[in-house]
Amino acid sequence: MSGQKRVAAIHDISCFGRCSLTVALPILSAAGIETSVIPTAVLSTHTGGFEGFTYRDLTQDIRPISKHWQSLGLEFDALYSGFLGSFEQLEIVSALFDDFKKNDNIIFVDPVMADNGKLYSVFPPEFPDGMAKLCRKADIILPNMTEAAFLLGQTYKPGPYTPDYIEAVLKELSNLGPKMVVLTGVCTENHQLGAAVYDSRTGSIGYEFSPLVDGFYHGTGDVFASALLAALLNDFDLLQSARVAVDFTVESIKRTKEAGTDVRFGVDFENSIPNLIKALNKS
Ligand code: PXL
Repeated sequence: MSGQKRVAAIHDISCFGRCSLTVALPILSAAGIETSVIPTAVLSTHTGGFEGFTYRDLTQDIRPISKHWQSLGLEFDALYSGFLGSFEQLEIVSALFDDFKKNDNIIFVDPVMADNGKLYSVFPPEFPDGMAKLCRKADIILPNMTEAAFLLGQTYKPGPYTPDYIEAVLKELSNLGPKMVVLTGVCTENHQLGAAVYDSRTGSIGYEFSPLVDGFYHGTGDVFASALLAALLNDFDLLQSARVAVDFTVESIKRTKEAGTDVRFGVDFENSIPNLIKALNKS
Protein backbone atom coordinates (compact mmCIF):
# COMPACT_ATOMS: atom_id res chain seq x y z
CA MET A 1 0.00 0.00 0.00
CA SER A 2 1.27 3.48 -0.76
CA GLY A 3 0.20 6.93 0.42
CA GLN A 4 -1.18 7.56 3.87
CA LYS A 5 -0.73 4.63 6.22
CA ARG A 6 -3.76 3.04 7.87
CA VAL A 7 -3.89 1.19 11.20
CA ALA A 8 -6.64 -0.79 12.92
CA ALA A 9 -6.25 -0.30 16.68
CA ILE A 10 -7.98 -3.00 18.72
CA HIS A 11 -8.14 -1.99 22.39
CA ASP A 12 -10.62 -1.06 25.10
CA ILE A 13 -11.76 2.49 25.74
CA SER A 14 -11.04 3.45 29.31
CA CYS A 15 -13.10 6.63 29.50
CA PHE A 16 -10.84 8.19 32.16
CA GLY A 17 -7.15 7.54 32.86
CA ARG A 18 -5.14 7.89 29.68
CA CYS A 19 -4.41 4.44 28.20
CA SER A 20 -5.37 2.07 25.38
CA LEU A 21 -7.53 3.78 22.72
CA THR A 22 -7.49 7.25 24.28
CA VAL A 23 -3.70 7.10 23.85
CA ALA A 24 -3.32 5.10 20.62
CA LEU A 25 -5.78 7.15 18.57
CA PRO A 26 -4.36 10.64 19.24
CA ILE A 27 -0.72 9.54 18.94
CA LEU A 28 -1.17 7.66 15.66
CA SER A 29 -3.38 10.40 14.21
CA ALA A 30 -0.84 13.10 15.16
CA ALA A 31 1.79 11.03 13.34
CA GLY A 32 -0.24 11.33 10.14
CA ILE A 33 -1.67 7.81 10.27
CA GLU A 34 -5.31 7.06 9.51
CA THR A 35 -6.47 5.18 12.59
CA SER A 36 -9.53 2.95 12.57
CA VAL A 37 -10.60 1.49 15.89
CA ILE A 38 -12.27 -1.60 17.25
CA PRO A 39 -13.27 -0.87 20.86
CA THR A 40 -13.22 -4.17 22.72
CA ALA A 41 -14.84 -2.87 25.91
CA VAL A 42 -15.90 0.42 27.48
CA LEU A 43 -14.75 1.04 31.05
CA SER A 44 -15.34 4.12 33.17
CA THR A 45 -11.62 4.02 34.07
CA HIS A 46 -8.79 1.56 33.52
CA THR A 47 -8.49 -1.24 36.04
CA GLY A 48 -5.23 -0.08 37.61
CA GLY A 49 -6.07 1.43 40.96
CA PHE A 50 -9.62 2.80 40.72
CA GLU A 51 -12.40 1.20 42.77
CA GLY A 52 -15.81 0.43 41.27
CA PHE A 53 -15.06 0.89 37.57
CA THR A 54 -17.78 -0.05 35.06
CA TYR A 55 -17.00 -2.60 32.33
CA ARG A 56 -19.15 -3.09 29.24
CA ASP A 57 -17.82 -5.98 27.24
CA LEU A 58 -17.99 -5.51 23.45
CA THR A 59 -16.69 -8.95 22.46
CA GLN A 60 -19.82 -9.66 20.39
CA ASP A 61 -19.18 -6.54 18.26
CA ILE A 62 -15.61 -7.35 17.20
CA ARG A 63 -16.38 -9.99 14.57
CA PRO A 64 -19.29 -8.10 12.91
CA ILE A 65 -17.12 -4.97 12.66
CA SER A 66 -14.23 -6.87 11.08
CA LYS A 67 -16.55 -8.82 8.73
CA HIS A 68 -18.10 -5.54 7.56
CA TRP A 69 -14.63 -4.10 6.97
CA GLN A 70 -13.71 -7.21 4.97
CA SER A 71 -16.84 -6.85 2.84
CA LEU A 72 -15.69 -3.31 2.03
CA GLY A 73 -12.27 -4.62 0.95
CA LEU A 74 -10.46 -2.51 3.56
CA GLU A 75 -6.75 -3.09 4.04
CA PHE A 76 -4.44 -2.03 6.87
CA ASP A 77 -0.72 -1.33 7.08
CA ALA A 78 -0.79 -2.46 10.70
CA LEU A 79 -3.15 -4.29 13.05
CA TYR A 80 -2.40 -3.12 16.57
CA SER A 81 -3.80 -4.96 19.58
CA GLY A 82 -3.35 -4.07 23.24
CA PHE A 83 -5.41 -4.85 26.36
CA LEU A 84 -7.76 -7.77 25.58
CA GLY A 85 -10.12 -8.80 28.34
CA SER A 86 -10.81 -12.53 27.83
CA PHE A 87 -9.77 -15.77 26.12
CA GLU A 88 -12.67 -15.29 23.72
CA GLN A 89 -11.31 -11.88 22.70
CA LEU A 90 -7.86 -13.41 22.15
CA GLU A 91 -9.42 -16.01 19.80
CA ILE A 92 -11.49 -13.43 17.92
CA VAL A 93 -8.53 -11.09 17.46
CA SER A 94 -6.40 -14.01 16.30
CA ALA A 95 -8.99 -14.77 13.58
CA LEU A 96 -9.11 -11.08 12.67
CA PHE A 97 -5.32 -11.11 12.16
CA ASP A 98 -5.76 -14.05 9.74
CA ASP A 99 -8.43 -12.14 7.85
CA PHE A 100 -6.36 -8.97 7.39
CA LYS A 101 -2.79 -10.33 7.19
CA LYS A 102 -0.93 -9.42 3.98
CA ASN A 103 2.66 -9.93 2.89
CA ASP A 104 3.63 -6.35 3.63
CA ASN A 105 1.59 -5.36 6.69
CA ILE A 106 2.49 -5.55 10.37
CA ILE A 107 0.72 -7.48 13.10
CA PHE A 108 1.72 -5.51 16.18
CA VAL A 109 0.81 -7.10 19.52
CA ASP A 110 1.30 -5.38 22.84
CA PRO A 111 0.64 -8.25 25.29
CA VAL A 112 -0.83 -6.00 27.98
CA MET A 113 -1.44 -8.13 31.07
CA ALA A 114 1.12 -7.50 33.82
CA ASP A 115 3.65 -5.16 35.39
CA ASN A 116 5.96 -4.98 38.40
CA GLY A 117 6.13 -8.77 38.66
CA LYS A 118 2.33 -9.21 38.87
CA LEU A 119 -0.45 -10.20 36.52
CA TYR A 120 -3.19 -7.50 36.45
CA SER A 121 -5.89 -8.53 38.93
CA VAL A 122 -8.55 -8.88 36.21
CA PHE A 123 -6.72 -11.80 34.54
CA PRO A 124 -6.78 -15.49 35.53
CA PRO A 125 -3.39 -17.25 35.95
CA GLU A 126 -3.80 -19.10 32.59
CA PHE A 127 -4.25 -15.85 30.62
CA PRO A 128 -0.55 -15.55 29.66
CA ASP A 129 -0.77 -18.89 27.79
CA GLY A 130 -3.60 -17.47 25.68
CA MET A 131 -1.65 -14.26 25.08
CA ALA A 132 1.46 -16.28 24.10
CA LYS A 133 -0.69 -18.04 21.49
CA LEU A 134 -1.77 -14.67 20.05
CA CYS A 135 1.87 -13.52 20.03
CA ARG A 136 2.69 -16.40 17.65
CA LYS A 137 0.70 -14.58 14.97
CA ALA A 138 2.53 -11.28 15.50
CA ASP A 139 5.31 -9.71 13.46
CA ILE A 140 6.29 -7.55 16.43
CA ILE A 141 5.57 -7.92 20.15
CA LEU A 142 6.36 -5.38 22.89
CA PRO A 143 6.21 -6.98 26.34
CA ASN A 144 7.58 -5.32 29.44
CA MET A 145 9.92 -7.46 31.58
CA THR A 146 7.03 -8.86 33.65
CA GLU A 147 4.96 -9.75 30.60
CA ALA A 148 8.04 -11.36 29.03
CA ALA A 149 8.43 -13.65 32.07
CA PHE A 150 4.73 -14.62 31.96
CA LEU A 151 4.84 -15.26 28.19
CA LEU A 152 7.84 -17.55 28.65
CA GLY A 153 6.44 -19.28 31.75
CA GLN A 154 9.45 -18.08 33.74
CA THR A 155 9.78 -16.51 37.15
CA TYR A 156 9.97 -12.72 37.04
CA LYS A 157 13.35 -11.30 38.03
CA PRO A 158 13.48 -7.65 39.08
CA GLY A 159 16.21 -5.53 37.46
CA PRO A 160 18.94 -4.46 36.97
CA TYR A 161 19.66 -6.91 34.16
CA THR A 162 22.81 -7.96 32.35
CA PRO A 163 22.96 -7.77 28.54
CA ASP A 164 23.30 -11.60 28.45
CA TYR A 165 20.02 -12.01 30.31
CA ILE A 166 18.19 -9.48 28.10
CA GLU A 167 19.51 -11.05 24.93
CA ALA A 168 18.41 -14.54 26.01
CA VAL A 169 14.91 -13.23 26.80
CA LEU A 170 14.68 -11.44 23.42
CA LYS A 171 15.61 -14.61 21.55
CA GLU A 172 13.25 -16.85 23.53
CA LEU A 173 10.40 -14.41 22.89
CA SER A 174 11.15 -14.39 19.18
CA ASN A 175 11.11 -18.21 19.24
CA LEU A 176 7.42 -17.93 20.17
CA GLY A 177 6.85 -16.66 16.60
CA PRO A 178 7.33 -12.90 16.15
CA LYS A 179 10.18 -11.78 13.89
CA MET A 180 10.80 -8.69 15.98
CA VAL A 181 10.71 -8.15 19.72
CA VAL A 182 10.83 -4.92 21.69
CA LEU A 183 11.38 -5.44 25.40
CA THR A 184 10.37 -2.46 27.55
CA GLY A 185 11.21 -1.51 31.12
CA VAL A 186 14.76 -2.77 30.64
CA CYS A 187 16.79 -1.48 33.56
CA THR A 188 20.59 -1.71 33.58
CA GLU A 189 23.21 -1.52 36.29
CA ASN A 190 23.77 2.16 35.39
CA HIS A 191 20.29 3.24 36.56
CA GLN A 192 19.03 3.66 33.08
CA LEU A 193 15.65 2.53 31.82
CA GLY A 194 14.65 1.87 28.26
CA ALA A 195 14.02 -0.69 25.57
CA ALA A 196 15.92 -3.54 23.96
CA VAL A 197 15.09 -4.54 20.40
CA TYR A 198 15.76 -7.72 18.44
CA ASP A 199 15.23 -8.49 14.78
CA SER A 200 15.54 -12.25 14.22
CA ARG A 201 15.89 -11.77 10.44
CA THR A 202 19.22 -9.99 10.83
CA GLY A 203 20.12 -11.16 14.34
CA SER A 204 20.60 -7.51 15.35
CA ILE A 205 20.11 -6.43 18.94
CA GLY A 206 20.05 -2.82 20.10
CA TYR A 207 19.28 -0.74 23.16
CA GLU A 208 17.82 2.73 23.69
CA PHE A 209 17.96 4.13 27.20
CA SER A 210 17.15 7.22 29.20
CA PRO A 211 18.06 8.13 32.79
CA LEU A 212 15.63 6.42 35.18
CA VAL A 213 12.71 8.57 36.37
CA ASP A 214 11.27 7.19 39.62
CA GLY A 215 7.58 6.44 39.98
CA PHE A 216 5.04 4.24 38.26
CA TYR A 217 2.69 5.98 35.85
CA HIS A 218 -0.27 4.22 34.28
CA GLY A 219 -0.62 3.91 30.54
CA THR A 220 3.04 4.49 29.73
CA GLY A 221 3.26 1.11 27.95
CA ASP A 222 0.48 2.23 25.62
CA VAL A 223 2.16 5.61 25.06
CA PHE A 224 5.43 3.86 24.23
CA ALA A 225 3.86 1.25 21.92
CA SER A 226 1.76 3.79 20.03
CA ALA A 227 4.76 6.09 19.47
CA LEU A 228 6.91 3.16 18.36
CA LEU A 229 4.30 2.07 15.81
CA ALA A 230 3.92 5.69 14.67
CA ALA A 231 7.67 5.82 13.97
CA LEU A 232 7.77 2.43 12.21
CA LEU A 233 4.95 3.51 9.90
CA ASN A 234 6.88 6.71 9.21
CA ASP A 235 9.69 4.48 7.86
CA PHE A 236 12.01 4.58 10.86
CA ASP A 237 13.81 1.31 11.53
CA LEU A 238 13.13 -0.67 14.72
CA LEU A 239 15.96 0.84 16.79
CA GLN A 240 15.26 4.40 15.61
CA SER A 241 11.59 3.84 16.44
CA ALA A 242 12.53 2.68 19.94
CA ARG A 243 14.52 5.93 20.40
CA VAL A 244 11.55 8.06 19.31
CA ALA A 245 9.27 6.11 21.67
CA VAL A 246 11.66 6.30 24.65
CA ASP A 247 12.09 10.07 24.24
CA PHE A 248 8.36 10.69 23.85
CA THR A 249 7.45 8.53 26.85
CA VAL A 250 10.15 9.89 29.16
CA GLU A 251 9.33 13.52 28.31
CA SER A 252 5.65 12.81 29.05
CA ILE A 253 6.47 11.11 32.37
CA LYS A 254 8.77 13.96 33.48
CA ARG A 255 6.13 16.61 32.75
CA THR A 256 3.51 14.60 34.65
CA LYS A 257 5.81 14.09 37.61
CA GLU A 258 6.61 17.82 37.76
CA ALA A 259 2.88 18.59 37.74
CA GLY A 260 2.34 16.18 40.68
CA THR A 261 -0.52 14.45 38.89
CA ASP A 262 -2.13 11.32 40.39
CA VAL A 263 -0.22 8.42 38.79
CA ARG A 264 -3.50 6.67 37.95
CA PHE A 265 -4.51 9.48 35.59
CA GLY A 266 -1.86 8.53 33.02
CA VAL A 267 0.79 10.81 31.59
CA ASP A 268 0.59 14.19 29.89
CA PHE A 269 1.66 12.93 26.48
CA GLU A 270 -0.51 15.56 24.82
CA ASN A 271 2.06 18.30 25.37
CA SER A 272 4.83 16.09 23.96
CA ILE A 273 3.06 15.64 20.64
CA PRO A 274 4.78 18.66 19.00
CA ASN A 275 8.18 17.11 19.80
CA LEU A 276 7.01 13.71 18.54
CA ILE A 277 6.06 15.28 15.23
CA LYS A 278 9.45 17.04 15.06
CA ALA A 279 11.25 13.74 15.72
CA LEU A 280 9.18 11.99 13.04
CA ASN A 281 9.99 14.68 10.49
CA LYS A 282 13.74 14.18 11.01
CA SER A 283 14.01 11.15 8.74
O1 PXL B 1 -2.61 0.46 29.98
C1 PXL B 1 -3.02 -0.81 29.91
C2 PXL B 1 -4.47 -1.00 30.21
C3 PXL B 1 -5.40 -0.88 29.20
N1 PXL B 1 -6.72 -1.04 29.42
C4 PXL B 1 -7.18 -1.33 30.65
C5 PXL B 1 -6.30 -1.47 31.71
C6 PXL B 1 -4.91 -1.30 31.49
C7 PXL B 1 -3.97 -1.45 32.59
O2 PXL B 1 -4.29 -1.58 33.72
O3 PXL B 1 -6.78 -1.73 32.92
C8 PXL B 1 -8.65 -1.51 30.87
